[in-house]
Amino acid sequence: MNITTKILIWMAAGLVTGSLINYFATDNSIIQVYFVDGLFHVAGAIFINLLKMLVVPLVTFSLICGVCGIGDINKLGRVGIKAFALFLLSTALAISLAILVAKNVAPGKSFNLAEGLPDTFTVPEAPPITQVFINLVPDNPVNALAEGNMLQIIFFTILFAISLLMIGERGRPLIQTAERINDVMMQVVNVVMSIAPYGVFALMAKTFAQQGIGLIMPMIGYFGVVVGVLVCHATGTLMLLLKFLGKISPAKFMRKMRTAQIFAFSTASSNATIPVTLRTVEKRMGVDNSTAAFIVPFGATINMDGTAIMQGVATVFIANVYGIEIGIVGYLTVIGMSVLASIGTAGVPGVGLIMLAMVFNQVGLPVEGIALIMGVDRLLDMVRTAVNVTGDAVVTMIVARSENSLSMIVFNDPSAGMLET
Ligand code: DAS
Repeated sequence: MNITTKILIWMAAGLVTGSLINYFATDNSIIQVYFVDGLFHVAGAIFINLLKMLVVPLVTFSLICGVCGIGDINKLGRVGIKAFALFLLSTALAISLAILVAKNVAPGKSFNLAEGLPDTFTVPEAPPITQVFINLVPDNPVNALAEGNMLQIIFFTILFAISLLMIGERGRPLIQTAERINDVMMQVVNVVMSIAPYGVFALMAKTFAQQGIGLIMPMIGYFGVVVGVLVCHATGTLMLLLKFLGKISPAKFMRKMRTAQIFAFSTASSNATIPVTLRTVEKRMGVDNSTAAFIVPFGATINMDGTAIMQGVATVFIANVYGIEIGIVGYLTVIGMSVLASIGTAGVPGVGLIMLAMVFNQVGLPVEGIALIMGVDRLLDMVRTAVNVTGDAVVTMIVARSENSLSMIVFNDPSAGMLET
C-alpha cells in the first residue's frame, strides 16, 4: 500500500475516534486523561517534533545545493523575483475573494455579541511592520539556525552559497559535502514519513476529541464562509494559475499534492511540512532541487494564501458584529497589511491570529473581537495551512516550468517518488 492511502485511512480513523470521544467521553474520564491528554498528545507532539527536527538542516543544505546548483546569480534573482511576485499575486487574489464573498454573505450581521466574548482575552503580540524587514537579516546566523528563523536562515544561506560559488574550485569539496548531507536528510524524511500514519492518527484524534461540532455551531456562518473561500481558492484560483501560467495539469498536481496537504492539515504548520513539500515537488513532481530548495522554504514563510483568506473574512465578520463600516480604503489597507504581515511571520500553528491583530490595529477594528473566532480557529488553521502549502507548491511549479527546471516525465509518472510501506 502506498503511504498516501495509508495516511488517509489512519487520518479518517483519528477523526472518527476523536469525534466519538468528544461525544461520549466526559472531562477527566479515563479516556480523556490517559488517551487524549496522554497517548494522543504525546504521540502527536513527538511526530510534529520529528518533522520540525528536519526543517533547519534540510533547508540549509538543500538551499546550499540549490543555489550552487543554479550556479548563475542572474537566474537566482529571476527565480526569486518570479516567486515573490506570484506569492503577492496569489495572496492578494485570495484575500480579495475572501472580502468579496464575506461582504455578500455578511457573516456576523445578526451575531449576539453578549454571548460571544469570553471574559478573559489576551491581545496577541504583533511586531511592528518595520521590525519585520529589519528582522530579515540575522545579527547572529548561529542563533537564526538554533531558533529556526526561516527568513534569516534563507538570507544567510543564500549569501553563503553565492560566496561559495564565487570562490570557484576551492568551494567544490564543500558543495559536494552539502550534496551528500542533503541526500541523507532526504532519506531521513522518508523514514519520518513511514511512521506518518500513526502521527496523523494521534493529531486527528486529539484535535477532534477537543474540538467538537458544538464549538462550531454558534460560529457556523463565519466558519462556513472561511472554509468555502479556502476551497474555492485552492481548487479554483490556484488551479487556474497552474493551468494558464504553468501549463500544468491541475488534476495530476492535486493527486500528487495530497500527502503534503494531509501533513499540513494535521500539523497546522507550513514550516513543519517543509520536508514533505520539498520531497513532493522534487521526487513526485519533478522540480529541480535548485528551484525547489529556494522557493519552498521561502513560500512556507512568506506565502500564506489560506491565512489571508481567514483574515479577510474575519475582518468583515468582526466589522459586522460591532456594526463598524470599514469602507473601500479600509479593505485595501486590510489587503496590503495581510500581505505584508505574512512576510514576517513563520508558518507555525496559530500565527494567523497574531497577524490578524496587526491587521485589526491598522484598520481600527477592536482586537478583542479576535476572542470571538478563537474557539474555531484551530480547525480553520488546519484547513488554511493545507491551502498555504498548496499555494507554495503551485508557485514552485509555475516558476520551475518557466525556468525549464521541471521534468514533465517525472510529473506525468503517477508512481514517481511514491513511498510504499
Ligand atoms: N498555521 C499557519 C501555517 O503554518 C497558518 C496560520 O496560522 O494561519 O501556515
